[in-house]
Amino acid sequence: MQVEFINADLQKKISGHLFRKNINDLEVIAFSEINSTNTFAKKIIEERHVKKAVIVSEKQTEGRGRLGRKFFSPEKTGLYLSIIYTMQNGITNPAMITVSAAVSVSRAIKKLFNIEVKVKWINDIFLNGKKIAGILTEGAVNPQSQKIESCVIGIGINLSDGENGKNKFPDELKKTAGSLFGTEKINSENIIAELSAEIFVELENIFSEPQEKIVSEYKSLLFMLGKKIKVFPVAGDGLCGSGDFYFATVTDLSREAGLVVLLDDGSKKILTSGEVSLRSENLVE
Ligand code: BT5
Repeated sequence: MQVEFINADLQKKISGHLFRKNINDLEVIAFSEINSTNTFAKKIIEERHVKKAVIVSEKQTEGRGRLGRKFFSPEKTGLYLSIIYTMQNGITNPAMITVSAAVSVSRAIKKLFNIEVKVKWINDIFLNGKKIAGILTEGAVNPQSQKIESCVIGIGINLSDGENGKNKFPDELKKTAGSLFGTEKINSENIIAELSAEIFVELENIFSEPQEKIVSEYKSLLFMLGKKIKVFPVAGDGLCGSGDFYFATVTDLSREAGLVVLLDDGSKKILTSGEVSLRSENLVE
């Protein structure tokens, strides 16, 4: 049976932050525990056609990453947030939603805590060489317009390393995962409320900004330019079938937020998010 524990206090705090920023045209739902805020968001879009919402949980029992991967979501040390957003004119490039979310997260963290994070294309946020956050964007395409109108933007942020500085990451994540505040003692509920409201505000602002500006800000956060990467193609990639992986050097970001890479044979290729799985450990040098 699915367990959902509403956290009314957290809900009130998030609504308060949003209200002070003049935002009250959305649903705010907060849980102490849920399976996955993205799964819940998709459910309420289907059942009640919700168009705009902020859904937060202090813990997830089945937090999801991309391509069926898991997102480790222990209680009170992280922010697990899903934003339901409905675009007025739709959006044809889903990568732009993820890119906009990454820029919003970095702006919110900089504004509230004066911490500058970096981005690993396309959906990972890094601090001091470790992944501190991930983004999972899921969209619903309107078959008539062929555009994504409603989307669920899932954002998971590791806030601290756990009680008494004891790193609670499981063994397989210890080398690659980090957190925003490390071993610092934090009031996670207040941070969760303030940060989720700020991310929503930044995201709503960013959706009205020109794509060029967003892509250029995203590019300034990328730490991969000039680096060699190991690329694992997934379905749809032209090089699929030519081996399990290939090496390439990142040279640029395209106008559509694709990763421009130079292959060892001298040819250029633009990687798009649906085609390529790029894992943290695959940054070669
Ligand atoms: C992501 O996928 O990083 C997207 C994560 C999105 C999580 C949010 S939380 C709210 C909303 N509800 C959900 O159910 N999901 C969203 P991906 O790029 O596929 O990365 C997954 C990989 O990151 C895993 O295979 C691990 O290697 C690593 N990982 C898992 N949990 C982590 C964590 N807490 N911190 C850092 N790395 C993690």
